[in-house]
Amino acid sequence: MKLTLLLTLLPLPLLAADKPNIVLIYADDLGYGDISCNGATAAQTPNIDRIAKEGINFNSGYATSATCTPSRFSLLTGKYAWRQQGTGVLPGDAALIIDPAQPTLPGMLKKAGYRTGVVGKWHLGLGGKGGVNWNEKITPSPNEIGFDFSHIMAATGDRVPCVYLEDGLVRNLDPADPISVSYKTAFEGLPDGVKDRASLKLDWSHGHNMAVVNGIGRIGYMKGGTKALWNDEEMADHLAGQALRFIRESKEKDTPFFLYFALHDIHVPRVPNPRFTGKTAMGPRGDAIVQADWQVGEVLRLLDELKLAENTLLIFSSDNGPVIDDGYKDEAAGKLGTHKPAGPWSGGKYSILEGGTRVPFLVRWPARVKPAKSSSAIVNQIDFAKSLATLTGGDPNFPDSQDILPALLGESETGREFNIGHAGQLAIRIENWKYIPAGPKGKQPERLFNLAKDPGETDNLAETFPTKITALNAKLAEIRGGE
Ligand code: NG6
Ligand code: CA
Repeated sequence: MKLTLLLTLLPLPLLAADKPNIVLIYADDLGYGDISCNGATAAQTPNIDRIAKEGINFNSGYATSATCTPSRFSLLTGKYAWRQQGTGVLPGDAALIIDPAQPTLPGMLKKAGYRTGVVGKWHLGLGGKGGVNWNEKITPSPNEIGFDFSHIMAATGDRVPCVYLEDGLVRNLDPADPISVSYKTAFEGLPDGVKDRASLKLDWSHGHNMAVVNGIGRIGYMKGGTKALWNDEEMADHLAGQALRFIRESKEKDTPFFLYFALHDIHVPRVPNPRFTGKTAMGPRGDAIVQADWQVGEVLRLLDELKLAENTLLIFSSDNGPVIDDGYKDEAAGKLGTHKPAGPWSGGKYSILEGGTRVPFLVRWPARVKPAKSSSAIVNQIDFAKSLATLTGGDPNFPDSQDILPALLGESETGREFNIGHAGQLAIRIENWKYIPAGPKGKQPERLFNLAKDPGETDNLAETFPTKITALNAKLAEIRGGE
């Protein structure tokens, strides 16, 4: 009798049967203003909007950094990427930058009883420091840092090798046609983006002129693996298919699951499937937004079909802010019209201004989260680790990560007290004050903005409020120093 009473008093999520599934859909380079629930009209994103309608839309939701690798590192480790050397944008042949011995979000969830899977863009390196042999099982891979299943591209769509890997093995690799990769030297006799520029299907505007794969210039050179090469136009279908496969298989195994579905869209090269061509008037960048939304719709549809939606905590976000021309001539600038990819914020990918890291951030969990809410709580992707540990009874040993579960579930308007921005340099926000120290290399004076009055960060108040700067700087120094 007493035991029953005790059990009913325990918070429900700690009972294994009640553990929600967790699906994190992570878009690439998608800006705050690129989705119609955040004001876009030139691209319609009904599936992403549905998450907002059935859940919470955060207007102060942040990626930790303004580029891919450090944001993903922080997301998966709960540790600021800038605490570790070598966590900038990685080449496709980099070694894994997450130490298999360090705590990770998937590893924590796995120990808490979840089946864990990653599908899509990885970009955190593979293998050890000695270099990767693409023709054997690569280790360490996502499978050594907490994922039971991985089906990934090594780096990005614009970097070689242009192949998918499942659980550390290149898929469809013909042993008679082994893969070699180099980020330094071209392979003799193969086309490259400079000498064969005229024949490219998609021309480059900067970089992206090394190997030519599927008529598109890439960063880095590769040879071999012809049967294993991905098809850019079918990438969204392929990745969605693998995400759905993981959900189905988890349902069959009757285990709670964590899926990290890292879309390639809307990163360059933007070559959406022809069925999305012309869905917007913005060219491939706009059409890739619609394709990203379609992939979200596939996940939502399957969760409904398998009757998993009610007890699945679904998070949708992006790894950094938007970029228009990121190295290919894909008409993104010319066809942008009045569309504002970063919404009300200034800057975008690579920028320390809000547009660099303030991204789409939506949470839905029908069993627990009230629908159609918007929240101004400050929330950061680095906090998923500790917050989800609290939710699932996992080990919360993630010092930089904060437990903001009540804010994430819409039960509180209080998220984190401060937010750290990262784009080469650091910035700090507390309430509506944002401070960007001078730099980099003295090129910019120190800047102080009041985001409530000046979301576009145009009015530098540094000289008017020196005491604010002292306080913000002290907090920033404390966080930098602490671990
Ligand atoms: C840059 C690439 C850009 C993109 C970015 C990484 C050039 C000229 N630019 O170096 O196209 O790949 O790295 O993007 O090559 S991220 O979203 O993965 O961080
Ligand atoms: Ca990115």
